[in-house]
Amino acid sequence: GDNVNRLLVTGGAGFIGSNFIRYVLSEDSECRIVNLDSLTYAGNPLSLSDCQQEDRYAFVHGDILDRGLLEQLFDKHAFTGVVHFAAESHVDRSILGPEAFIDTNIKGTFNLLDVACNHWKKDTSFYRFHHISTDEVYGSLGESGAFTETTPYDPSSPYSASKASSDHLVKAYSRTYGFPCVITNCSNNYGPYQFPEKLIPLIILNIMDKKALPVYGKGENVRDWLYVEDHCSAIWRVFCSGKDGETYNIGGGAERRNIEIVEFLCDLVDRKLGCESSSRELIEFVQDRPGHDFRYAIDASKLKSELGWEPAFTFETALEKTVDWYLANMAWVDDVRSGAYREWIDINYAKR
Ligand code: NAD
Ligand code: TDX
Repeated sequence: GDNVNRLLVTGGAGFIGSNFIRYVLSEDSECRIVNLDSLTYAGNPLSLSDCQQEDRYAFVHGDILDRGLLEQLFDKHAFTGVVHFAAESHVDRSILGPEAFIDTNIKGTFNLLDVACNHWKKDTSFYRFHHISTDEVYGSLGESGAFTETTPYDPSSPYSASKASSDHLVKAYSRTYGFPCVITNCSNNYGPYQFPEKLIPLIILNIMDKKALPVYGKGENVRDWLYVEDHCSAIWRVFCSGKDGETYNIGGGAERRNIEIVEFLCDLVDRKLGCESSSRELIEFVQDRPGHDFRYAIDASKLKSELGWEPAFTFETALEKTVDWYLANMAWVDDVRSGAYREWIDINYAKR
């Protein structure tokens, strides 16, 4: 519609943000998008190379910690909406070095909220601020149960604590100033353009390279997995049709133990590449992640019943699409696995 057509997307050179921009440009022919991204190790302009020519899309290389830049961008573009993805996103990195998580996830979100709120006070055509968050803010579940929107916050890692903090700031701006905001808390995503520090792409690429497949602890931890395109459709549904001040949980209803996923990927990639020996031999059980949440599960019934959203993909089919994408996009993989990536993998696994 008219009120949602000048979007600021932050962190759009990352995994979910790049998929979201591609999704919205094809879904809504009226929408114009400015992508603000500081291009950390996790940001890659190559992930949107196919959108570069589109005149409804512009990339700005900059940091959400730069308040002056944010004010300049709001003055110049008079954004009607913000979808805020920019974050430090990897739990293991937050354990080894939490400070960047405090800076970007807490202070950066505060800057963006505050500048957007000041803009909204002057310009009532501003429609909404959408904060992208995670199920990890709710902490860990036992063998049963699922997180709802009213589950108390109980984050375990510096990453999830920083995301919880940013969620609280968004809620405070909504309640205190009446600033129009929505929050979505989603489960684990997978799909094209995911940086290969995260479980699924790391395992796919290590199988291809015949490298060890590190499984933390006994591999029994459970995550709920959602294909990134389903996450994008849910975000867009909430952005366009959700209610201000509300939180919506997003989940795939696809709970799997880590070891099941690793074994499934071994067999799948072996089949695709016609391997003779089983890649399962590469599995190594390594020292567990400190504070490792045992299980996440999402109750997405609010989003389904109030906004009519349903995921379009099932886990095993979308996982196969993901494997096919990595096999077909080794140029992207080689690019992201440059010096910075190597260093991280060395530091992370030297510690285990
Ligand atoms: P990602 O790490 O792939 O991408 C993050 C992007 O943010 C990168 O392009 C990076 O350059 C940019 N960025 C980082 N700091 C910045 C700063 N200070 N200023 C501007 N840009 C900055 O992350 P992702 O997996 O795409 O996650 C995106 C969002 O979704 C995050 O907020 C994350 O907490 C949330 N989330 C992720 C998942 C998941 O499974 N990946 C699940 C639920 C929620
Ligand atoms: O090498 C590995 N071996 C392993 O066993 C890695 C990288 C992970 N794991 C385990 C840890 C988790 O139980 O696999 C599971 C998934 O790990 P990650 O891919 O690191 O994801 P997770 O920690 O669950 O967090 C992800 O989902 C929620 C995203 O990184 C977050 O940004 C999002 O908020």
